[in-house]
Parts: sequence; C-alpha cells; structure tokens
Amino acid sequence: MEKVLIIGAGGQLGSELTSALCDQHGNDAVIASDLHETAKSKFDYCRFQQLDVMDNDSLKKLIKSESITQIYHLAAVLSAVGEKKPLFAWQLNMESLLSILEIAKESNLDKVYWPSSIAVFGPNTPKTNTPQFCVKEPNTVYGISKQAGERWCQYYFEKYGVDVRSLRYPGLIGYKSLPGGGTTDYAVDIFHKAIEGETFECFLDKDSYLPMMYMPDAIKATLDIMNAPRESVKIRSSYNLSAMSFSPKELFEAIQTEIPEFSILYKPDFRQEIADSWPDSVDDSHARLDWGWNHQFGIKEMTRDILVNLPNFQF
Ligand code: AKB
Repeated sequence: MEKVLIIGAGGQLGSELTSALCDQHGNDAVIASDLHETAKSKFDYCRFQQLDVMDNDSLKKLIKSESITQIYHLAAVLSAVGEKKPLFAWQLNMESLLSILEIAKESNLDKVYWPSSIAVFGPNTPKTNTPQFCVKEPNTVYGISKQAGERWCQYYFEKYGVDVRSLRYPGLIGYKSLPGGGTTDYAVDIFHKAIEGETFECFLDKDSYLPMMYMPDAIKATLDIMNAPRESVKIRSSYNLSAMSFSPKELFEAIQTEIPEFSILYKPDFRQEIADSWPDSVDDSHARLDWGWNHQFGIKEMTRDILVNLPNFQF
C-alpha cells in the first residue's frame, strides 16, 4: 500500500492536490504537512502534520515512522518573493530538494514528485512555442533554483535510480486558495476583484502574454505523470506542460463578457521584468507523446467555471 506525504500542502497547488490524492489512495494513506500549523484547518478529511522541510531530522523521523512511500515536495519560494529574498529562496528551494532526494535514495522511496516551472527559461530562450530542450539561462533566483533542481532530479534518477518526476508548470489559476508570491498571481487576484465589484490594478502590462493553466488541468497532469509507468517517463529533468496562453487584457475581456461593468488599470511593477523573461507559450509535445497529456480548459471555459464557483467558496 502506498503512503503519501505532501510537503507544503497548505499552498495553492497542495490544497487541491491533497484531496485528489486522497481520492486516489484513500484518506488514511495521505498525510498533508505544512510549515504553518494554521494550514491544518484545510485538511479535516485527512491527517495533518506540522513540518518544517528544513528540519532534516524531523523529516526523516516522519518518513520512517509513517513508512512513507511517495513524497510530493511542493514547498518553495516563488518568483516575486524570491527576488525580494534571493538567498533565502535559494537556500529553501535547493536544500529542501536535495535533502528529499537523499532521503529517497537512502530509504528507497517508490516515487518523488517535485514541481518545476516556466521560470527555468530566460531572456535568451525562444519565446514562442518554447521547445523542451533549448537555451535556458533564467535570470530570477526562483528560475535558477528550478533549473538547478531539474539537473539534480535527473542526476539522482541516473546515478541512484530515484524515481523522481517533474512538470514545468505554467501560471496556475484556481479559485479554492490564493497563490503566494508569484508573477502569474494576477490571473488569480483578478477574479476576486471582479466578484467584489472592484477595479483591478494589474501589476503586469496589458499585452504580457504568459503560459497559464487552470487548476483541474494541473492536478490531472500531476496525477497522470505520477501514475504513468516508469518507462513512459522518459524525461527526468522536468516536462514542458501547456494548456493556454493569454495576456492580462485578454483575461480581462473574458471576465468582462460575463461581468460587463468590470474595470482594470495597468500599473506594471518589478514583476514585469520577470514576466518579460518568460515564454509566451511552450511546446509540450513530449508530455503528450510520452504519457498521454491532454488539457481540457481554455480561457473561456476556465473563466466561466471560476465565476460560477468562486462566490460560493468559503476560504
Ligand atoms: C510564479 O509566478 O512564480 C509561479 C510560476 C510560473 O512558477 N506561478
């Protein structure tokens, strides 16, 4: 029987992935963990353990005492916060990954999941339909840590057989929890302002195209790659993953179709430079070919789904 530990479960992705993993493995087979004890309130359906991923002894003890077989390591400092606290971001993002890879090697864990990001790409990367294999040269600390992390994942797979799997997520958009500290966060915040009847101040320029994905697609992709046979997962750094690309103006217009009185102001800040260094769109044909990835949501379907569900959601 699998026993699954989610690290950083209280975050945007973890909050939704945890319940999907409970559906798959059963509530008793999943432990949600987070640095913040307050995250516990999100997990009344499964076990919760307060855990600092940088506390190696506690991490090892938990994995041993609970006979953990799979880890989803989601704790990270994202791009915008990373630029404010570069050394902290590097330390957290790298040390936590390395200690989990070491534990996976020593304890023969079945599988490890670790998210990468479109942030691995940089200003010298081809911007449109960015290929899986190309020049990267990220210029944010977050991107540098994700690129280095990808190399370590591949290294641990090749040298020690650690079955680590990874996706380069685009900006993730969900309505069930708020994101924290990313450059693509505007695409979540905008829905809250639209529902509240407020003008939205966008920190990116109206034409900043970025790859994006609705959360149900991100959850599906994560489960799909983790459930794929070992030999189908041919890329052991991280897979490009794509669903849609849009600009703030296009998202605003999609929302305005449903809420005609909605208004927006564009006030680009330091995050504009980060967005400018990332691709407009990515080519995810390897994921589609190797383990059958297919997305479901485009901008229209996502916008309607969020606007129907968001007002009923209790945070
Ligand atoms: C961020 O904006 O930092 C993240 C990401 C694209 O990885 N959402």
